[in-house]
Amino acid sequence: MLIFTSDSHRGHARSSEFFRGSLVPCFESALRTDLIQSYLEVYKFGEFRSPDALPMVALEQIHSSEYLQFVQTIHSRWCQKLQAEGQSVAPETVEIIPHTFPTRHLNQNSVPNSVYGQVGYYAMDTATPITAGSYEATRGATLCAVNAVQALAEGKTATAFSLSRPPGHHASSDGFGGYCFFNHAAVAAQHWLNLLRSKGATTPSIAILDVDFHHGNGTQSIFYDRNDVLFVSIHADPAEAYPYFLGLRDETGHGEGIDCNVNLPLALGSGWGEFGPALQAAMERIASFSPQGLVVSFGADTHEADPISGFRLSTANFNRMGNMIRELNLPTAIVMEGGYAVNILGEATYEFLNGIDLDR
Ligand code: Q9C
Ligand code: ZN
Repeated sequence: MLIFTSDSHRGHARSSEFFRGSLVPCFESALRTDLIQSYLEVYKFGEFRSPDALPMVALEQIHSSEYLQFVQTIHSRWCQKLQAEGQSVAPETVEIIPHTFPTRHLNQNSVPNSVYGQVGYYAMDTATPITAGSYEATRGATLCAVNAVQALAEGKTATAFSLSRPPGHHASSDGFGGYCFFNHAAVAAQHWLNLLRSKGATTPSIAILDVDFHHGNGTQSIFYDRNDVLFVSIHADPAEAYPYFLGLRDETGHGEGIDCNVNLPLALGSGWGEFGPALQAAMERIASFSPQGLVVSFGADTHEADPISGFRLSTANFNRMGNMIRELNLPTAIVMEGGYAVNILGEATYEFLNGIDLDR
């Protein structure tokens, strides 16, 4: 297995987020990928690579140009605004948290000029602070996912892992939240379709399997009306868990994308007894779609030890999960999403990767 990592993630260094109404230390930290990398290195798992600077046309196909511009420039524009208001500002210490949102009965149809307004316009929550290095970090994570797909398409490996942060599956075409800015899994799937088309395929297709505890609302919304990407997600019932406002079973796609969106929500407290059959159903749906490749949005936050989630998977269950996906026998790009239990993160990820590895 080839594993792509980029050091740019270190610039995305936030101190605190709002969690259930209180300001708490960020769960999504650089420690997460450090712990996974050292665990994999100790067990000599996989071959680590730095990503090549591949063209990222797919990034511009997935996200709107105004949103890409926003993510790239917001931190410096926010700091300039504070300075203009007379505050002395050290940009490295400034963390942007939105505070006013265009909810029902407010104007959602135009982007405000104010930087404060813009942050609320593009945000979905108050858990996703932006720091000076957030843009470079999220871009580096997308580049790792694109490199994973490129290596698969070139036949260099059958399984590739993008060990990156921040995660991506809550990011929509023009929205950030849930610790996510760019949707790496979506860009990876789009890059794969582009490569297949450039080699002459007329109707290529890719499946995305999302096994993070939280529903991948961004990925769902990006592909909701398309039939070249099948999105299948197992997650906590949004009636009880973040992101609350998407991820129900009856969301099955729209227009050409009808029946290409499959949500398998599970109750809080679910363990392998519930997760295993849902994964089996997901495998059958993906197999019948017959895609040329598989992108897995992998979150380790389904583990029983996770501090912000509510499933009860054991470390051994992660190996079974990987093994079941491996049975599809599809070239597979694994993209890191959530997982916040730092004491088991390395081991659970290792067990999953060892289970899914087609190169072993
Ligand atoms: N009361 C990912 O795992 N905050 N994102 C939840 C619950 C946001 C998780 C607050 C959780 C986002 C990629
Ligand atoms: Zn998650």
